[in-house]
Amino acid sequence: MTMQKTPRTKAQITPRPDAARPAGPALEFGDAWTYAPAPEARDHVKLKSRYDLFVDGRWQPAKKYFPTISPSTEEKLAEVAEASPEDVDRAVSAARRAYERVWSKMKPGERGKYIYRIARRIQEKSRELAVVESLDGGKPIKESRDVDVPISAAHFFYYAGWADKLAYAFPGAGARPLGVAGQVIPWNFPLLMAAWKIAPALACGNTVVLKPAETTPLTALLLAQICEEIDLPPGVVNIVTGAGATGSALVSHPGVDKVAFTGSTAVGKRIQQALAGTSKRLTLELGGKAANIVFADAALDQAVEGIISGIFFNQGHVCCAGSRLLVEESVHDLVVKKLRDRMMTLRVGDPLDKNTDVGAINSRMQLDKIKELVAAGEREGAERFSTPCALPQKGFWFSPTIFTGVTLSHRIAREESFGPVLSILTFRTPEEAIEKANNTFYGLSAGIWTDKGAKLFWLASRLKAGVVWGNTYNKFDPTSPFGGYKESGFGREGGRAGLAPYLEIDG
Ligand code: TAP
Repeated sequence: MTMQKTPRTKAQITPRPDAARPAGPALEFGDAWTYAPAPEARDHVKLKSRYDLFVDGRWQPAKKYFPTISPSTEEKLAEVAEASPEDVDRAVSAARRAYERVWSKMKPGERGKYIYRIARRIQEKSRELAVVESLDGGKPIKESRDVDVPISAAHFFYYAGWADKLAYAFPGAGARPLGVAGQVIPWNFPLLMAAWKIAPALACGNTVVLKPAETTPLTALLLAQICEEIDLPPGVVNIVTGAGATGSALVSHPGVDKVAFTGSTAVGKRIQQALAGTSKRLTLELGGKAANIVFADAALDQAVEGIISGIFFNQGHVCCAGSRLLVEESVHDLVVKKLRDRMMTLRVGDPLDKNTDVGAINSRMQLDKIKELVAAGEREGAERFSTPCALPQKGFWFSPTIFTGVTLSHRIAREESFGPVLSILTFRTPEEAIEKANNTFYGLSAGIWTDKGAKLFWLASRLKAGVVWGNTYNKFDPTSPFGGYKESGFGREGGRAGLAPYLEIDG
């Protein structure tokens, strides 16, 4: 089969002639495949112009509405209700009624059937969900289609299976639901985070009030439609949209028994302070500054793919992104060269294009944060390389960027950029790698690349990170627990461990 080269669109990579090149033979413009635009169709997606609150199984109006836009075009997608404290109160009361009258009384096997139905409906609507996720959040369609949506369905399938087996999850101990769960989620994996939160809560017999992020409410609202379509009893799942004030009203509501929060460490700390002295249960999934450690004996091409997918796919909007590369000094130059070559082939642009690798930054505010941190990296003396691609005129964009010559004192080595920005540091011994990897307030995830299994396990047991990937990166599965140490939070989501935060366990 022959492939014809076609003219590039604005959204595709167009290196500038003055682009800084790595030393030695490097990829030149045109060396990489050029792809014709391949946009995913949008015509099967019927967004409403206005979304109310989903409370007590019905769509209820709010006093105020706010627009949700596409970060890749700044086009308004819909208006979304802003829940006031009174709306939150109504949602919590509905969840309480549903808990006491229906959900906690239902046979666990019946609860499981509802959760299976949600999972199957997500699969049936997967195209619509993927397109809306990419439209509202800016992530490439291949990410939302191949990662977010299928793993969301998998979470519901997995926890549906636990609903009538809780006695086996904690043998010899009684396990009872807690009541009403108040759940607040961020904008980077809107549907997946909703699935991570709702599926175990329902399986354990709790009811839910969930607040999605202000910039990405749409897939949570489609999930509310799914709850309606599968005839989930009213009040079992309630979705209240809004900004930080809505989240704050939810977590501090006295009728909430359990708070599950995923978001920034700063807001997590505030919530922990607000809940101190109450009997509410709390789990926090917060920020990260993961070390991706590459040894000289690793399969370097494979490692480079892992580094790229760990930081540039989904624009680095991943809490466990491998944003600090620790590379053994002897292969530093080679790894950096391979990395720069690979970066030259990344396609930045239209999130709905099936060939896009790097989509839009989620919001102007996030883009400003990334720019500020990158400017600090340059001021502090690190050497920057950004892929010389032409970025679309509208929307929020940032080129994949790496910094070399970084030390632990640099802000780019310590602070979460939550964008496509990689800081590269070196090490000489495994002990130095451990020391540098653990030298952070965070402890969410890490990666190790080596040919030696014993070294991998030796290192993994010494890294203070909730998840450690070996010769791979950013792999998720509903059966695996996920969560952090230190300022990355506490509590686990996923797997059997993900049931415990939603249960009162005797003994
Ligand atoms: P945040 O600003 O903390 O927002 C997270 C959620 O909390 C949003 O729904 C937000 O609403 C809401 N919120 C804001 N202020 C609140 C308050 N005072 N009380 C209650 N809720 C409040 O984080 P973000 O910028 O959306 O997300 C990025 C952060 O999340 C990063 O630090 C990332 O590492 C972390 N994250 C962690 C994980 C895990 S599993 N550890 C996963 C994904 C993301 P608004 O959106 O309307 O402000």
